[in-house]
Amino acid sequence: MEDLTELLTSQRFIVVSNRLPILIKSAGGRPTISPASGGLITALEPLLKRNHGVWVGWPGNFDLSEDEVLKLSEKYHHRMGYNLHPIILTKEEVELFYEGFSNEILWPLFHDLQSECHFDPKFWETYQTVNQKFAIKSLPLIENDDFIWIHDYHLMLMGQYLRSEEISTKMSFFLHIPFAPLDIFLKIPWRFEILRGLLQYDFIGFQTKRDKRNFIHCIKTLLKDITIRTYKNHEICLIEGREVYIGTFPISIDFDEFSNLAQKGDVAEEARELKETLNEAKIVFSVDRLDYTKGIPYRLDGIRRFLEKYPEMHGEVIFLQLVVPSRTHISEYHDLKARIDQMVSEINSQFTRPGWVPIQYMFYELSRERLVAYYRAADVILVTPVKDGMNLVAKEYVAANVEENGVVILSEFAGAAAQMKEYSLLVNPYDVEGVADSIHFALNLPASDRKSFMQSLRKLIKTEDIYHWISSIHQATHSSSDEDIPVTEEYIPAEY
Ligand code: GDG
Repeated sequence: MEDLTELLTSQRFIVVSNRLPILIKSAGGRPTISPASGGLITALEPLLKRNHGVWVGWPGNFDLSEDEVLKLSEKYHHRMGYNLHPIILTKEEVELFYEGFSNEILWPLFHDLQSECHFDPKFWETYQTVNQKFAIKSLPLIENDDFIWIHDYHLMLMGQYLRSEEISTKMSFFLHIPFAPLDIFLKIPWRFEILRGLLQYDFIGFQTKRDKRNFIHCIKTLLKDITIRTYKNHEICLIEGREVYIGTFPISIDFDEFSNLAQKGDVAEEARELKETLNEAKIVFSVDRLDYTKGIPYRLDGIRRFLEKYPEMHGEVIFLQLVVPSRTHISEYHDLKARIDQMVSEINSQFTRPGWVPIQYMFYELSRERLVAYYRAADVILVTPVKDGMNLVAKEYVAANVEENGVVILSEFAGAAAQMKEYSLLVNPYDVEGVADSIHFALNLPASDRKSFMQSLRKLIKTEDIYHWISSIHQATHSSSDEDIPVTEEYIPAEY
């Protein structure tokens, strides 16, 4: 495996994502800029700083002029040591490209939820023009031996526009969300354009074998002018005389950061206080962005069934459900919020008794420290998306479980299941009975089993952390050998 320090001294990174890794506050008075947080940002910042790298993206703000944003970015450069390159988008562009095409077509469709899609041709038009804008505005930055790394479903066509400008720098793309199976992918009216656009990249990374398999199936079936060969763990697609490398690279977290944070005195103290406040009941914790892909209503059905089926557990366990507000402009997200509110209140009104409320539901964002305190206090993490590219919550919980006594209940359809399957309780999120029984099983698992599962999980996530992910991708894009890149087998449910 390539050493990260070698990476630091080699190439300049140009990272492109829909959003810049910053928060701009402009309400009342002088605008301020501060760094946003997240695993990818933490991992990439040192690389960007070391080689005067650039992060390209939309600053996420309409209140400021382009000039003001540029001034703020310059200040940020002095403070943070790497460049931001803001792409200014109009309100209409954000509505049609981001909320429309990205989040009302690609997001639901790639999570197999075609009924949530709105195939509006205006969305497609703007998706193309914004991808082109990203390409044209990035062009002057790019030098021959840069490492250009474009992220996620918002920018699947950017490579095509860069290539039409005849740049010779190799372009890498990583898809953070799942790739849809052929029958579902076919529903997109612009399916050929998307496949051909993606194949303009030199390197395409997916989270799991499942997603790579779906993509390969789509291109093999739909495009007649390509050939594909398998080389070790990846596929190479030959198109228009070029080779496109297609591989799988499960994203991860900064294990040490979460583990160290969980061991800090005040975090440990907050975890202890939380347990005390909840009368030392067992805690089953879930945390999700408000999103229909996270399977929250099905999970609540599973919790309801658990409470019906195992009355002896009443008073012994509390379900902490944290939902973080997200994409609130889209009507489906409002409806989902109303549904969750209603289900939580129905379940609580059915089972609450003096001194015990089964579901404690929070609809806001916690600080990173508090989130880690909750992870640390939780006896079980319940992660049940109906489909997820990876799911970092499951991995963060493992890193924060420094006492090695927690249990992971994980959806079969989360990308993380492929890596964590052997030491987690896997569930089908639609199987209400199965979810109820898994919660019961997890809460009654002997301490020795919990410890041995958790130790194995911690070893795995510590080894395959975010730095490992970055260097695997970097290595794969720079050599045709991936001998030492571990492959995670796909999770396929087995019949008992
Ligand atoms: C997409 C893909 C893929 C959550 N609540 C709080 C909070 N969080 C942080 C968690 C975690 C992140 O949000 C959620 O990450 P996920 O991976 O679970 O999900 P998505 O946001 O849907 O991410 C996903 C990921 O991209 C990476 O490729 O794994 O499949 O859908 O990091 O910690 N953070 C804080 N307070 C909260 O209340 N501070």
